[in-house]
Amino acid sequence: MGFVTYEQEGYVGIVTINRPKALNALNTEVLKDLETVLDSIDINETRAVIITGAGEKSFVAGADIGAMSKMTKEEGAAFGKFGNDIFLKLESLPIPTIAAVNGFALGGGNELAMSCDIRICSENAVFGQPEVGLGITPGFGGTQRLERLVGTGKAKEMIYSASNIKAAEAYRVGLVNAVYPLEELMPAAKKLANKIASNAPIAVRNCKRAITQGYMSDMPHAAEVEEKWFGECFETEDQREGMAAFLEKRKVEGFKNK
Ligand code: DAK
Repeated sequence: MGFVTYEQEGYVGIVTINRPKALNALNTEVLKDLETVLDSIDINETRAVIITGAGEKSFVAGADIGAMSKMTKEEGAAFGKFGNDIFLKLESLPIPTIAAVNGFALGGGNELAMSCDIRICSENAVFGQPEVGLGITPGFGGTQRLERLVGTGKAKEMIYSASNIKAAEAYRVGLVNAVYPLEELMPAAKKLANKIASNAPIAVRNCKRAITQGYMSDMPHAAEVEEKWFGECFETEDQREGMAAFLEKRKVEGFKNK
């Protein structure tokens, strides 16, 4: 893939948006490559995925402004749908995703990070939704996911004022879980991904399904969703082994994903 690379390190997949000359801005080609990579991930052999950007300056500096500048209304709507569909695919990928935000995460870049399950960032990271300064609205989920992560007031402030926030504030408002020096970001992302990968994969995936489907529903339905995915864990080899190991006071040697 030209604009998106994929590496597999054991059970961990690493997706890198690779268009550093344009600070990894998302045009149609980048989005197509991202979709192809997401579709090709072997979810039986991969237990966590890290998404990052090439270079030391930018995660993703947004959707490609040059490409968008002359779009018609129809083309703009189609571009928004194309991006939204891919970000929804990412959000509902059965395995956990970690955005390792290594610099600018603006517009579509912040929206890409927010489509991941967990965000960690480097000290030089900058987050924002600058769209209203360009005469458009956030179009890849920013008006929806930012509010869910940082609350209505902060999301509206950031979106209406097009004000960026730095890593420390992103941590303070809950947009990221942790901040690291740049050189420690990928090691920290891999450590977290491997910790996730060491747990029972079917249970981890069912947690993701329960959380993702639950927050899209009201509480009574969300409780039913939780019951369903809880029940689905039983009779798996990993559930039997995980509980047997506890009762026999020994460690699980490695979950089998069965
Ligand atoms: N698009 C295209 N090129 C970009 C880019 C972007 N978003 N961001 C940076 N680049 C390019 C620059 O044009 C420059 O290219 P050359 O001039 O070297 O050819 C190169 O990357 C390096 O950038 P700078 O020279 O500007 O680097 P600086 O360090 O000085 O500044 C910066 C870094 C991130 C502060 C600055 O580049 C910047 O402000 N970039 C734009 C950030 C931005 O506004 N991003 C949000 C884009 S809007 C929708 C669908 C999607 C969206 C909305 C609606 N629907 C259809 C409803 C999403 C919108 C967005 O994401």
